[in-house]
Amino acid sequence: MAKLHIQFLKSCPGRTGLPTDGLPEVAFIGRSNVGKSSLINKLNSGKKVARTSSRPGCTQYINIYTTNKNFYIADLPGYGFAKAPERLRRQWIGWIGGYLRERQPLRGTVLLVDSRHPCLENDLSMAGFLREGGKPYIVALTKSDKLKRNKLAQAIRIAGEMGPVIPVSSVDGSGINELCKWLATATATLSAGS
Ligand SMILES: Nc1nc2c(ncn2[C@@H]2O[C@H](COP(=O)(O)OP(=O)(O)O)[C@@H](O)[C@H]2O)c(=O)[nH]1
Ligand SMILES: [Mg+2]
Repeated sequence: MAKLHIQFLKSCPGRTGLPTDGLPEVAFIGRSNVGKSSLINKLNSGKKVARTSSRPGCTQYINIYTTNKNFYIADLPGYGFAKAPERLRRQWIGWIGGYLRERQPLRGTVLLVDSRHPCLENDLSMAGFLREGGKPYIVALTKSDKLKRNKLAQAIRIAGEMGPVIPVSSVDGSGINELCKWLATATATLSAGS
């Protein structure tokens, strides 16, 4: 499976700026620092498109990327930043929760979870939220290169509680083809009623 050609389109400060042409969309979500930007870069066949930042929790925008497969990638702001004030956290939940529930073109979500911490509380709640939403989602278990084989197997088993799992690594490229296939399938599915 060929990689994607991904291009940055725009940063949206709210849901109003999101694309309106109805092309399918896939959301990427996870805790800050989980490896989301690195994964988007790894999925791309060209140069880096997503900025990898060392300042967790700073991106309060939905970054939209186009792909050559006629779907958008929506890079959602990371969650779980310990220092964020309660007000910001509630705002995040309202905004992103609303996006995940109501965004019409959304066909599926990639929930990124660090393979070294496979069942943290807010990842579990996010998985529960996605399950209730009823749209397809996949747990991408990131940084799989950091674990020995038996530890990774254990992490995959534990993360299985959250949903179907694909272990991925932006360093050695494992799981990238599988994730590309999942994205293709999710975005090819006709939406209800069409
Ligand atoms: N070993 C390893 N490190 C990774 C991997 N993915 C990301 N990282 C590192 O984890 C940190 C956070 O990555 P980033 O992509 O910026 O995370 P984001 O905040 O979720 O966008 C960076 O220092 C990356 O180099 C991976 O697959 N393997
Ligand atoms: Mg990032």
